[in-house]
Amino acid sequence: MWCIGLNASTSHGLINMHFSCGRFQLDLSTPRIMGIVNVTPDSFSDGGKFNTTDKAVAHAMQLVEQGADILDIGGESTRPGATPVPLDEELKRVIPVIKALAQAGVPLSIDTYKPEVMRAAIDAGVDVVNDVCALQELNALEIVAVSKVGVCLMHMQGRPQTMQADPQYQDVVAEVRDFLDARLKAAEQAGIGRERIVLDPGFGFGKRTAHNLTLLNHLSSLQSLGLPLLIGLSRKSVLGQVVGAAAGSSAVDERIHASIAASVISVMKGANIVRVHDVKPTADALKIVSAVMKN
Ligand code: 8Y7
Repeated sequence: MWCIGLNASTSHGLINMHFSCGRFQLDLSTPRIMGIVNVTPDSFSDGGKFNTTDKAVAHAMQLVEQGADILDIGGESTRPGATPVPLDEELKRVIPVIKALAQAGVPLSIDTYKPEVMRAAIDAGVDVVNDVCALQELNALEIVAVSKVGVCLMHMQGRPQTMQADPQYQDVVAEVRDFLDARLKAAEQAGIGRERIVLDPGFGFGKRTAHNLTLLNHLSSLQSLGLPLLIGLSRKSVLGQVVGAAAGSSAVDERIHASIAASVISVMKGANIVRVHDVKPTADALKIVSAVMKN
């Protein structure tokens, strides 16, 4: 059944909840936007570090102007089959950007699964660790625990290199929920308070189109974990699959409209934070959602 919960008491069961992250207490009584800041060298430039840092910082500032509430800074792509970036190269990409954005006025998030990058980013002043591996790498739990940063624990089946080869589930919603519950317990046991944790079903990470659509339709059942939900569907291939190549909208930069629909559905199904590339149109769309759901 296709149903969007319009009832504020069920879809916004987390009213008055805050996300405690580093220097900030993010109020989640309205949906928040995490803007994506990819720090990857421009293949047309001379590869100079200054140019790469500068472009990422300028883009990030633009996202804040457009309404981003958090900036998610990443130096290594976790897209299926992407080439891994060596540790020192990842550090060279992200640390200068974090330092340059210290006064941006919004929480800064580091998108990494590497404990060494987490530690350096925390030292550089980041407020959130966004880990697609849910702090499963050795020492990751401890590094976050001894800091004040918030953390996003995400579900993934397999590893980025091979996760889309043959994803299998008996019950995708139950399995994702159980995994997140287990990682939440591990994080709490390591000394990370619940107020510092958000959960994410990890759209596209070891999931077929049908798995992603089922998860989105049943997002509300992840609310039973009692923590804020972060959703990343922006420009993902599941959207291209649905919209279809025949319609000419399968290319990544042609998935904006589908991405807006995905953010709107996510928030109406209970998401508190959406991680997106296209901040301005998402901000407008979510203002409509908030205005409707307040009534
Ligand atoms: C997600 C993510 C990516 C997501 C969270 C892409 C780093 C792939 N996707 N982090 N990262 N959730 N928390 O297409 O869905 O943006 S990378």
